[in-house]
Amino acid sequence: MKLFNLPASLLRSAALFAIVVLFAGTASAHTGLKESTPADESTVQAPPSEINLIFNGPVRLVKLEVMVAGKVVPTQFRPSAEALSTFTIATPNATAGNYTVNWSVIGEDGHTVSNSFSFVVGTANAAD
Ligand SMILES: [Cu+2]
Repeated sequence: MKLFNLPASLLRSAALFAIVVLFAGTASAHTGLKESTPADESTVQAPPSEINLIFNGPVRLVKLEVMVAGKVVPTQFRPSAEALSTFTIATPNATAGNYTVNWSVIGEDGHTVSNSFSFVVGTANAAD
């Protein structure tokens, strides 16, 4: 019976808290990149022969753009028809430089999520 004696303002706060928790739960279920090789903000000595992406759930990788010094690096990327959690994209033409990888996926909830990560091959180029 104690619960029913609580002030209305406190009950409103509790209800608001419940709503916030509910929405936070929804947001965390959103598709995202869990890890990559090379890793975000890492430095590797040799140009990678492939780039590996691991997502937090099955996704269709619809865009993967590898950039070095503002130029697109040719890769063997093809948009995926199948939903997978792990993708490996060959990068036979990788050289030294500052890399940015731009990706877009469509998650199982139908939402498109886009983001990017960066890594350095060789010594970081201060001018880039
Ligand atoms: Cu979503």
